[in-house]
Amino acid sequence: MNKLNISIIGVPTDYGQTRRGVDMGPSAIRYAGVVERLKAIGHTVEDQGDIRVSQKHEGAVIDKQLLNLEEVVDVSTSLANSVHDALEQKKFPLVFGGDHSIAIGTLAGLGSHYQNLGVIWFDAHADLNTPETTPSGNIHGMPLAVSVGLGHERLVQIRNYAPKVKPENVIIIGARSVDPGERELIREQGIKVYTMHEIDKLGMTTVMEDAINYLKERNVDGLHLSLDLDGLDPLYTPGVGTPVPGGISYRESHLAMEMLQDSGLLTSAEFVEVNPILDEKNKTANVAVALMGSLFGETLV
Ligand code: B3U
Ligand code: MN
Ligand code: MN
Repeated sequence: MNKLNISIIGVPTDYGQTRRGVDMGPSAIRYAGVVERLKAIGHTVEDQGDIRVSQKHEGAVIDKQLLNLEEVVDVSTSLANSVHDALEQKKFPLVFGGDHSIAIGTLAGLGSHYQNLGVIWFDAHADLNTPETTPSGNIHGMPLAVSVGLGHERLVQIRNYAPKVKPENVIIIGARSVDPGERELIREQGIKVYTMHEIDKLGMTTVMEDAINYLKERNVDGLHLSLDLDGLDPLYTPGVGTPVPGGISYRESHLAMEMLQDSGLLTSAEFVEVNPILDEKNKTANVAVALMGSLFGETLV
C-alpha cells in the first residue's frame, strides 16, 4: 500500500445550515482517534489544526435563498487556500467538517491542481440546489452545483475559476432525497447517480466497480471523496442534521471505502456533517474514523 503524507484540515463551521453543533465536528472526529488510527496504518499524518472561522457578520443583508453567504464565502476562500497549499507540498488533503458547504472550498482548492479531477459524492442528498431551486436557503444543499459552476457568482468564482470539476466527472452514491430542481440538473448536466435503488438492486460491489471503471475510462488524474455522514443509514450515523432513513449500511460503506483504497485513484477526501450535539456518545464520529481506517488501507489480517 502506498504510504501517504496526510494533511488534516479542520473546518469548524455551521454556516451552511441552521442546526447548531456541526461546527464541533472536527473536534469530535479528532477525539475519536483519527490521527493515531492513520499513523498505525503507516501513513505520515500532520494535523494542521482548524482554519479560522469568523463570527457571524453583523448587519449583513439577509438573502433567504443564500443564508450566511458572506460567511460561507470567507470560510470557503480560506479552506481553498489551505487545500491548495497542502497539494503544493505534495500532501494528501484530508478535510473535516463542518457542514457540507465546506466542499465549495475544498473543491476550489483542488480543481486548479488537476486537469481532469473526478469526484465521488457519498450522500443521502444530491447537494445540487441553486439559489433558484433551494427549498431551505441552506448553502450545504448547494456545494455540488457550485462546484460544477452553477449558483451565486461569489461562490462559483472562489479562487477565480470555474467550474472546479466537470459535471460528467461526478458520481453521487447513496441518494434518496432529491429535490425537483436537482433532478433536472442531474439530467441536464449528465451527472452519474447511484441512488439507494441501484445499491439495493446491484449491490455495493457492482456499484463501486462501475463507478471506478467509469472514472478510469474518463482518465481522471485525481479523485476526491466527499463523504456526508448522512449517506449512511441514521441507525449507524444518528449525529447528522438531516437524517434520511433507508441509507447505506455500515458494511456497505466499509466495502465502498476498501474498494476506493484498492483502486489506487484517491488523492483527497473530506468527511462532513458530524454533529456531536445530535449524536449518541460520539457514534457518528467513531463511524467516520472507522471508515477512514478502511479508506486508508487498514487490513484485518
Ligand atoms: N435538499 C435540501 C435538504 C438538504 C440538503 N443537504 C442536506 N439537507 N443535508 C436542501 O435544503 O437543499
Ligand atoms: Mn451533503
Ligand atoms: Mn446529505
